[in-house]
Amino acid sequence: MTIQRYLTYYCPRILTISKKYRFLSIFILSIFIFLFIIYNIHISIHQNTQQFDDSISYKKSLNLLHKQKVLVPVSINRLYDYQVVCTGNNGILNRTNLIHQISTICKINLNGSLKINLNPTNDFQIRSSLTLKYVKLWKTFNTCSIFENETIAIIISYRDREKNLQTLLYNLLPFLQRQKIFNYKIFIIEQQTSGAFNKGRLYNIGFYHIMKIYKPTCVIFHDVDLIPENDQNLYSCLKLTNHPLHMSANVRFKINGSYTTIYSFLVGGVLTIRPETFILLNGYSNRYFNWGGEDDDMGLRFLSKDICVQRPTTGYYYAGSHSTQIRNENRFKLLFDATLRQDIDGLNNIDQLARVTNTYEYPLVTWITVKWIDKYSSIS
Ligand code: NGS
Repeated sequence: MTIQRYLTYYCPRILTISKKYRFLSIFILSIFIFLFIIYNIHISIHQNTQQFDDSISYKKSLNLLHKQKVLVPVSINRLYDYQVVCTGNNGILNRTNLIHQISTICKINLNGSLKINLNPTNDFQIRSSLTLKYVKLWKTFNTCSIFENETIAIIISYRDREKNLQTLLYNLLPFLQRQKIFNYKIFIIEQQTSGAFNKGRLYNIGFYHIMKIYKPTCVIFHDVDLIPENDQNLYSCLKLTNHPLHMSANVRFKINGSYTTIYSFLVGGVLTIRPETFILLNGYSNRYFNWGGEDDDMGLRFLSKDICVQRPTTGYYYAGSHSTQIRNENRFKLLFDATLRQDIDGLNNIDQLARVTNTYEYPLVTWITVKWIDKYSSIS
């Protein structure tokens, strides 16, 4: 028999043992072999179940998070199914009464129409002292007591868009003057690091820095290429609840074209928010390089913290043209677990990723240059 032949070969002394003991030792040996096999099977099953358990606990935590309103979009189409605008009348912010009040008290005429000027004069060079002339023109005026208790920071993320910035400021300054908003500062946050652009990081580091040097009570995150076209679109947090205001829901890409709402979930473009709300959201994600997704990530952050946005009825903008940007191929992947990262990716880790290199005070704006300080940041 085979076992006996093996035993004779590998363990010849066993044959010298009496038949009874020989059987016993074979029996004990078999038990060892059996236990050894069982042990190995157990280990491999355990490893598999561990993986399985992990995915279960992952799913469990997702469910749990779901209960806490953290949402994980299954696909980009599902993402756009979510409702980020407050429901019912709460979604549309009609500030007619406020505008009326302001118009009466401040003696201004905000009639809703505004002709924008797409050709700034040659001497309108933002980083030159020549703009002092424009300070006199647009920043000295009779202020209105209604805005007295507000400090507004308009934060513009920037790199390589001189013409867009020039056009925006050429229109924005007289626009603010018209609204009698005076207690504001415009901050240009410029990415100095070459390679992929990261708007979320610029907004976060800008906000972080500005909170220390200016302490605004109202913050407006502003795309450099969007020009407001309705003077009743108030650049203020006055009478706002904690809901952020998505200001730029209606955009046109040609000066005589018609306005479109790109999609309902969009919160990018121009966003007015109270600093405490921005802190609660942990700011923007720092992980979106190049074009697209960081604003949708913000939309998900709103949902997960149970904050809905409002849209003013007067949010009309012209979108200036510029060279096309490189798309972020990774954006959908990032959006998938946006809300799971929310509390570890944003304002609370920006100091490990970015650094303010310089701050320049110009007559019309404060110019802040920023560099990335982490080693993976030059991915493009
Ligand atoms: C979406 C982008 C947003 C972007 C929006 C509008 O598709 O980041 O288009 O773009 N989302 C994703 O790619 C996931 S616009 O037409 O203004 O250039 O803001």
